Amino acid sequence: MKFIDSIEILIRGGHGGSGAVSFHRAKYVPKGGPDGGDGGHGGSVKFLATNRVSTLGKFRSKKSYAARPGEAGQKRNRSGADGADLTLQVPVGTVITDADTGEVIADLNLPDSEVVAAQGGRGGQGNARFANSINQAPEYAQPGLPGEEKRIQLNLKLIADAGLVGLPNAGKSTLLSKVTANQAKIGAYAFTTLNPNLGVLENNEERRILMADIPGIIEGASKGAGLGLSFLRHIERVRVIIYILDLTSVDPAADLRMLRMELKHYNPELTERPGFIILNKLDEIDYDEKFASELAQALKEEMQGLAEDIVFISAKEQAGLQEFKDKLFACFPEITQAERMLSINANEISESAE
Ligand SMILES: Nc1nc2c(ncn2[C@@H]2O[C@H](COP(=O)(O)OP(=O)(O)O)[C@@H](O)[C@H]2O)c(=O)[nH]1
Ligand SMILES: [Mg+2]
Repeated sequence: MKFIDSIEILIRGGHGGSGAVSFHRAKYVPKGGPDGGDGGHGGSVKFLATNRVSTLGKFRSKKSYAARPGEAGQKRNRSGADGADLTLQVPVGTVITDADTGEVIADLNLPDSEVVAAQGGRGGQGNARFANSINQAPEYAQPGLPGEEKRIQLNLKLIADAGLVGLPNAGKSTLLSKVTANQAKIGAYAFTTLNPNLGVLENNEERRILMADIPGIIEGASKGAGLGLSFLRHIERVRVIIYILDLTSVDPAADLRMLRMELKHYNPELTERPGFIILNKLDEIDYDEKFASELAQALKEEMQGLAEDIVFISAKEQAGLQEFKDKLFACFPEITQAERMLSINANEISESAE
């Protein structure tokens, strides 16, 4: 299964019910007035952001969605029932765009935020509405109107371009602090001040990568140990997973296996995502080529060919960090989340200045 972060679907509001043509009939009332009720309105298609779903995967198998039509009006001035709305659940962070016009309908950043994306059609008026002094017995009623129909592009914003996954004490926080923009500069990135576990890496070609420190992955995290599940949810929304391993550990390859097992139990697709391996605390060991190449080999086997790169570093002594950055940037030939967010911020700033 592929990680889906962009998908197109068709949505349609329900058709409005038609108005009724009917005349009052009762004993002793030979010629009653018109009493055709109105048709019900068609249901609307809505999107609801929720943490209960984390990908757009379900929209891959079903591409077209319609809300219920309104019922027709009835005699004795009874209105038809409105059609039920159709609410489609999407992950928090989904941007909903009209695929034909490019207009952003909603940016659902908060849990439980909701938007009507396709209105249902109006119900038609029954003939009772058309009676007047000239025509006291209108023989016509309105048909219901069709619901709005739209091609919708759903985009799930990633929370970060790359996520750091490692056992407690592997050096995630240290690395994040050493490779991301310094505190003064971080102030310019509004999103990083909202979340202390995010940092922006910059290179001298003005590229930027948003990196997340994802703490709390321990054995059993996928079964809810610690705060495991709440952290695992974040990993679903990064493009590249950086595994950070501690070279002073008894068996770094076993640590990697355990980390990947937790990811796999949570969501098998995570272990198929591009990976990147960092071996940290180089300063603590006696490095030799044979040990390094054997370890690299063992780690590549754990990754089943999905590791783009393996880099030895010392976060503390700032060794190997340039190589790490260069190789990480090479994983992102396309525009990154950091770059996208920054251009959005720039637009917002220029709009509010007007
Ligand atoms: N010797 C050495 N210690 C490190 C290195 N990186 C981190 N540490 C230490 O390892 C401990 C855990 O680091 P931290 O960044 O908090 O790990 P985290 O739990 O993965 O966020 C701290 O005492 C760090 O100073 C390194 O490259 N070399
Ligand atoms: Mg930490």
